[in-house]
Amino acid sequence: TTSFGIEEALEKLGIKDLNHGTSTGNKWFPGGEEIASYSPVNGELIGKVTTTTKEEYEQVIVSAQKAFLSFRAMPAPQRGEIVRQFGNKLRELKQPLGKLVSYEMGKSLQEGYGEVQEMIDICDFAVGLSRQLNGQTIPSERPGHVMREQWHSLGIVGIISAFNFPVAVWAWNTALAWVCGDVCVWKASEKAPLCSVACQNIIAGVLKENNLPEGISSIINGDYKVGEMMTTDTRIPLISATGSTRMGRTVGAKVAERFGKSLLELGGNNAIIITPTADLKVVVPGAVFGAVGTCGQRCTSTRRLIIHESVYDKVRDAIVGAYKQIVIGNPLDEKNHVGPLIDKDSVDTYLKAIEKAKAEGGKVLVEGGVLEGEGYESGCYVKPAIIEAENSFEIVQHETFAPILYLLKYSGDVENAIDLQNGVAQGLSSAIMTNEMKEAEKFLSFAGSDCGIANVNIGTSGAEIGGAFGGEKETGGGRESGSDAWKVYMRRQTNTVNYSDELPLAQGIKFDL
Ligand code: UN1
Repeated sequence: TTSFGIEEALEKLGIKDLNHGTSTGNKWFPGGEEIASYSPVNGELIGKVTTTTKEEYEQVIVSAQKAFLSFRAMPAPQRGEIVRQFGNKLRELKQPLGKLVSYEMGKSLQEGYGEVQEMIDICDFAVGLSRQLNGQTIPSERPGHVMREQWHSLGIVGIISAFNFPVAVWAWNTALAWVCGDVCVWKASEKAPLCSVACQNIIAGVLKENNLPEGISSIINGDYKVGEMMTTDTRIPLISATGSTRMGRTVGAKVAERFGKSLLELGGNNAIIITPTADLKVVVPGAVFGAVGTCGQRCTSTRRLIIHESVYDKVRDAIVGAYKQIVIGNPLDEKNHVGPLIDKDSVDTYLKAIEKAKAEGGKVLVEGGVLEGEGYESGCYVKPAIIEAENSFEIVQHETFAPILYLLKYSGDVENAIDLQNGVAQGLSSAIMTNEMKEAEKFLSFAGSDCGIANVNIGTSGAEIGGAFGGEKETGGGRESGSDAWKVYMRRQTNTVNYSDELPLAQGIKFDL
């Protein structure tokens, strides 16, 4: 690992052999049990973090509540200035942080840097937003009255993130939440806890330089029990959770029970429709990157290709051909396209999914399997697989977080392809490849894709931060990142002010005393 500069990166990020996993900023707590973080790249121990105890959790929340009272009073553009400085620190540390992401999570180095770039981008977006948290004025039906809408800071935002985007998801939430005047408590995935320590070190430095109090940015670590402390805590008005549909079902229900707000970013089952006029030069890289990028571990990864029968053979052959070029290996080595899965459990799930697809009648076009031998010692490297399948197969209906691509055939009109695309429980990302304007517009219409993201002539993954990100149905309905996603981090207040000497009632009601 030395040759890829990992030791140096860890040092720059302040990661040690044993790290405290609980912090309110510059203050770190000793914690309880330890979580070891092993790299899927080579199976080596990277470091450990301590988990958050119940007592420590309590201190974190009390400190966050206290910080909120002063932070919300700071003018929003000044909070934007803090986020601007944070973005600049990320620019300085893009190399080491991207490397840690790649080493702890297993995505390619390019994608690790890309993830840090997404953090920088959302910071820039949030800085601009800090001067645009605008409400509206609304004409009142009553004489001498005005109505307006204000957006006020919400309070503590609890963030639960997944291993696959171990730093960017936190930043999409925090950059917006901070300019909105909220304070954040983050529980990262137990599979990538060192990324959370690194991020906390970076923001803690910025907060200290600006003499800001403890509690604006906190991290906690541990398993679902630590997450549950947050989901059941009425002091946290918003929980933003990214992960599996199973996790979201529990989190959403727990938060709803106490009338909290939740922002859920759950599973996807994303498809690309490939029509007769699709341009293969666009289709092949779009589909292949979508299916094998991040080793199939993005919630936007392409799981299904829905191909028109008239071009089916040609498209299939081109994609199968492209799979032969894929180089699998150490993701820190930039010549490799695909790194490992996150851990051996995930390898197991991948193998079972392939077996299941076969048992249901799927025809394997590109064989999967676990790689062995030199460079693959961690046991987490697998071959991206392609399987001809039917949309109705149980396994095709299911999101498997691994590089398995299902090819489905459609005939007739694009409506038939749209039915297949929508015929799953998830609703995150979707795409159509076509040069027919009518097909593209149908796909984007109310009767088209039912997903939160619908693209034309680009794939399903790799969304920019400027748009609202999220999806419908079992994806959970939340939107984060760009557009007006900031509104979920604030509370809306409607004001009516009477500047007349009378008190007319609305709806013309008379109430004479
Ligand atoms: C995720 O997989 O959790 O569109 C999010 C993309 C990225 C975000 C993925 N910008 O692929």
